[in-house]
Amino acid sequence: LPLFERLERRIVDGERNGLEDDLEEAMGEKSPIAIINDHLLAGMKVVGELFGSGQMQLPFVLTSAEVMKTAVAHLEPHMEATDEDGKGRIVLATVKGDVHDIGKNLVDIILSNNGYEVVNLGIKQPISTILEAAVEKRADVIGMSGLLVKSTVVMKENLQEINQRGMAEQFPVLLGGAALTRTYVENDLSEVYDGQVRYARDAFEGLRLMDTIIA
Ligand code: B1M
Repeated sequence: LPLFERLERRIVDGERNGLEDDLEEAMGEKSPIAIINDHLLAGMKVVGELFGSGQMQLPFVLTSAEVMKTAVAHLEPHMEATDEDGKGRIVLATVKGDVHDIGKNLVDIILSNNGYEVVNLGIKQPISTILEAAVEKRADVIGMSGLLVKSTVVMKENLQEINQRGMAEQFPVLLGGAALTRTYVENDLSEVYDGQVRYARDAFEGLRLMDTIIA
């Protein structure tokens, strides 16, 4: 297979052997971000489709996710970072009940490389922990990620909890993850929340939104 198809295939097949060599070769032709966006994420998309249609079993999805993470970790030190620093601080977490963290960690990388301080709390975080960290670290924004349909409900409950604690004006919220839609966030969730709540389709939209929220 040609190099870029091979990279996508590696994610689908969970094939790690020779991954680093292929990534090095790929960086001769494209930026690390383009490699992730154009090829590695395409592989994860196929994995999702195969899993969703019952053609791939969960352990193989996990292996694919691990290869994806290894690839991102290999590319990350080669990414361009701005000199800007201290643009603002975000507390970032995958919500309660949800283990998916590849997208959240990409958001962390993109924001960190572009002047934001990211406090990444990890996966399965209840809103109490997220809020504690946001207060303690004096976050400018709270970021929540979730990929399960039930996570969209958790996010709504979380927003209500922030309201109840009277902290909605203090904490604009950035949301992302495959199960969310723009209409759900911009119509339903902004109805619910007393502060600002924004939807990011991908990590780059997340960055643009951070720039507008903080400005
Ligand atoms: Co799971 N999983 N999974 N999974 N998994 C999905 C989400 C699913 C859609 C697959 C499918 O059925 N086709 C499905 C959800 C269905 C639903 O809810 N209706 C699903 C399921 C069912 C499950 C389990 C329940 C399976 C089971 O146990 N029977 C289980 C859940 C366990 C739990 O959470 N409690 C499970 C487990 C797993 C693995 C552990 C095997 C693995 C995760 C490994 C890991 O993350 N460390 C996994 C994977 C890999 C997937 C798919 C295949 C790929 C997800 C991914 O990493 N995509 C996924 C299929 C899919 O998403 N269509 C699937 C790449 C990633 C970069 O995209 O996270 O969307 P994403 O991030 C994007 C944007 O959304 C955005 O930026 C990123 C791109 O730049 N973004 C943000 C994300 N967060 C953001 C936050 C922001 C801003 C932007 O600001 C704060």
